Amino acid sequence: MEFLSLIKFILVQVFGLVISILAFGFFTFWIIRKFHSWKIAAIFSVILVGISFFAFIPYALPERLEYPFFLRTFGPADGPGLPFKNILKFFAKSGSVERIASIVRDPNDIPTPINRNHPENIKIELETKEVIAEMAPGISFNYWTFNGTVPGPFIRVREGDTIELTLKNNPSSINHHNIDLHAVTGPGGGAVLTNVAPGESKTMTFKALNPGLYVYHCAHPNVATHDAHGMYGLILVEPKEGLPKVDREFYVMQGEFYSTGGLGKKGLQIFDAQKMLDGHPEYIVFNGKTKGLVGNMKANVGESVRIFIGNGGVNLISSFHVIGEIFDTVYPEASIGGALFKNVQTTLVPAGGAAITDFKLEVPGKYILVDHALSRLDRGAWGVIEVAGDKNPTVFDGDTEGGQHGH
Ligand SMILES: [Cu+2]
Repeated sequence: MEFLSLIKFILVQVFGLVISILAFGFFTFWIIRKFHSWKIAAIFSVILVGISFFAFIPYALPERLEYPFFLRTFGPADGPGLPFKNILKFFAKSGSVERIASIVRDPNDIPTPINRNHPENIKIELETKEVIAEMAPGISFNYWTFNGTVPGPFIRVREGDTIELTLKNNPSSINHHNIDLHAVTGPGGGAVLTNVAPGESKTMTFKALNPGLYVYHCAHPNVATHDAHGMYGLILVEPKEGLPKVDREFYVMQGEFYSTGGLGKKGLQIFDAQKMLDGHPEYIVFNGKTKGLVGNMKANVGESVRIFIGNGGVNLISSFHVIGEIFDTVYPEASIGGALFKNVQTTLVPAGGAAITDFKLEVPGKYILVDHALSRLDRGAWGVIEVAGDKNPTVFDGDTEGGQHGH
């Protein structure tokens, strides 16, 4: 439909304008011819027609050919549509775009806690990569990623560390990318230092001044468009004294995906910038896809667990909740060093923000992670922690035959 609208636009604006300018030229010729020779009439008409073309034709052409056509932007940079040439490039090479078996970042894939009492110089390498992977069986997306998964790798440093970060853009990429880490103090969070064309690599250095759990994301224009393709992750800046020890840590990130095809529509989905502007995602998921956190979060009765929960957005705020559990401690908005919240049912995770939730497991069974704006479950926003161990009837008892987990 958008392509038809482009044809219509060009016919009406350009062709229409050409006809009216020519008509204006003939009319001028006809008027002048009445009083002067045909030569003078022709010269004047041609000059007027030329000036009109020069002045008005640029207004008749689309400013920048992008898909979907004619989205307006009042933002500081490129609009949310994708450059049309990039779309053509993608479809021309879509057969050779790397297909990833699972886009999911393993929630257990977290570096171990930092065990030193002094700052260090740390080298980190990340690679931006555009791939195709499944959102759900038979439904695939063109994901843009850090290191081929959503979210990107969990980065763990210590307060006071100096980090030398190298960002490579895989040569197979179509788009430019960069990285803005909310843990960075400095303009753009690093984005201006790390703009990389396909095949390019750049290095920046920053000092982790403030402890906390921070989102990082691509901030190449249009930023929302890049984030809505999956370009985000978390960086933990541990406080000098470390975080209290827990038995298990999990890495979870919520994110939204906007496709032209509605919820459940099969096939390779096309990004829908209008839905993103309207804030109507088709899929809202943890760790990149529907059922991304099923079968990979396991713990035992008696253990304490910590969930590093982030929100890549781009539009929604997550009301993060674990059904059947109470967060004993929440680091609200992932603030470290401030006041902790105790005994919390649901915690807010802002778009481009995070939280840390600690809780102890007393009762075996399945615990479902949700965004408690519960209609989002049907768009994919849920996962499961499976807790093994002995029953604990003093805490939880009754007949569970035929029972359902959940609310
Ligand atoms: Cu990007």
